[in-house]
Amino acid sequence: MSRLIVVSNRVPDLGKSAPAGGLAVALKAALEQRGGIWMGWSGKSSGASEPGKLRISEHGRITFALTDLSNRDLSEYYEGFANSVLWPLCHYRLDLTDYARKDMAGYFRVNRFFAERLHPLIEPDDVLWIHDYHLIPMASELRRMGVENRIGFFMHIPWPPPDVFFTLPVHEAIIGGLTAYDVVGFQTRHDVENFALGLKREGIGGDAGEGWLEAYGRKFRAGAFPIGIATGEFEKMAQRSVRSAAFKRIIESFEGRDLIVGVDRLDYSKGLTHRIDGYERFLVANPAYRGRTTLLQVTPKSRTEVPGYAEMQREVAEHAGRVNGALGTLDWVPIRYVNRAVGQTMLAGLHRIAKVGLVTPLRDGMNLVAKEYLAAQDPENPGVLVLSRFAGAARELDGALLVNPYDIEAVGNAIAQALSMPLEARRERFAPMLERLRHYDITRWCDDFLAAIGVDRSDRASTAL
Ligand code: GDG
Repeated sequence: MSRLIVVSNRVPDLGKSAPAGGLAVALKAALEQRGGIWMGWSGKSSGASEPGKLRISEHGRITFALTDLSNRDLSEYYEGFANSVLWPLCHYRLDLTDYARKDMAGYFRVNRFFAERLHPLIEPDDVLWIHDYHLIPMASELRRMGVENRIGFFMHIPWPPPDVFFTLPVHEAIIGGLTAYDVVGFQTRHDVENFALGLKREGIGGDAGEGWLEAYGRKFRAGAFPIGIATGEFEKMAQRSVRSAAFKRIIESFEGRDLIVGVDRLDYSKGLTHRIDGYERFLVANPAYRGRTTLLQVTPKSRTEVPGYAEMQREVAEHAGRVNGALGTLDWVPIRYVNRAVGQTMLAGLHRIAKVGLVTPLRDGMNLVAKEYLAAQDPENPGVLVLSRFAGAARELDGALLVNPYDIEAVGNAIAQALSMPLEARRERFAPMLERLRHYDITRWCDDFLAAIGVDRSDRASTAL
């Protein structure tokens, strides 16, 4: 019976700190069912000029294979090419890409290193599932070593249109890297189309019909696999959360004001300054709401080692401070900006009582917060999701108020519309979205992707016995 091998840049610590539900838990469940290996970077520096040895540990049927990386690897592969070139490029931010040939070389070197370390662990029937933009060349490196196993790849972030992608000096090596997989999964059809068009414009392949692409004379599958959340668990967590004493204390501090909630890692893709401007526009255009609403923006720091993120942190804080200074009063602060992580249960409760979920990224592969906000709602009296049309989630969540996040006035108007929406309209919009989230949850996503690589559900179920 074939095993599953998952490779991701970071391997979550599935101990105490692991969040309930979510991708890590779903992948762990898939690995436990089949038995397998989870390989990736440990999150630590080796402190030497070379990466560390592979550290193997067994947890039930899962073998964890972790490695430290050298400071040079981290600078070139992680902070450099992955997070200062591919991340901005895939989020259509050509102005922020910082391309250097040495970082590109480092990116391929680390991918080769991962492939070399993984190679001896692979058995003939194993199925491999590689995750995200850090590891695009893994399959081509493994193929060069003679690996013929089935290998799937899932891209968590958007795939840009050809004219954006081709600004990357080494774009052919990257797009070519994806053609070595058997299945390439994206979040939306739009990303699949961008990718297929890129192959065609580059003159190396294109659409071969019925979910198949071909490139360099080889056929492979490509499709949209919109990632979900652990919907049922999140629903229950939100219900539990609002009953807790800790939660009640926090709620009292809002003094009965309508809550609008935003939850995002600190990242330029999330459109935080535009969002704050949109909220300001709402308050200016609707003075009756002044003193009666609070925007709670929870924004944990992220990627502090990547240049530009510290500056962004200052910029967002200044934006929030400016609005609070201009519109706040002695007894009302319009924006509560929390620049650190908040516990998952508390977040679920905050989503549940928020009348509006404000999710307005400038570009996002999917955006799980949009789904979490909905799962947390009370179906009898749900809040309203204001969602960027440029989040992958907008393709599924058509009951949300879809906005162009660059259009500050439109965001302000959508907040006003959401806060004044009658109960019946809110319920009508909400019910089909909740049904969809329950059906296409994270387990279903995992099953669908594995089925596309040729691992069917019954196969996994029987292994579990
Ligand atoms: C990438 C893609 C795609 C955030 N703040 C806190 C906290 N969070 C949790 C949220 C959510 C997760 O982090 C963020 O997920 P997103 O999907 O919003 O965004 P990325 O991190 O950019 O993820 C994205 C995703 O991959 C999956 O494929 O959807 O498009 O960019 O779960 O709840 N959790 C806690 N405290 C916080 O303060 N506990």
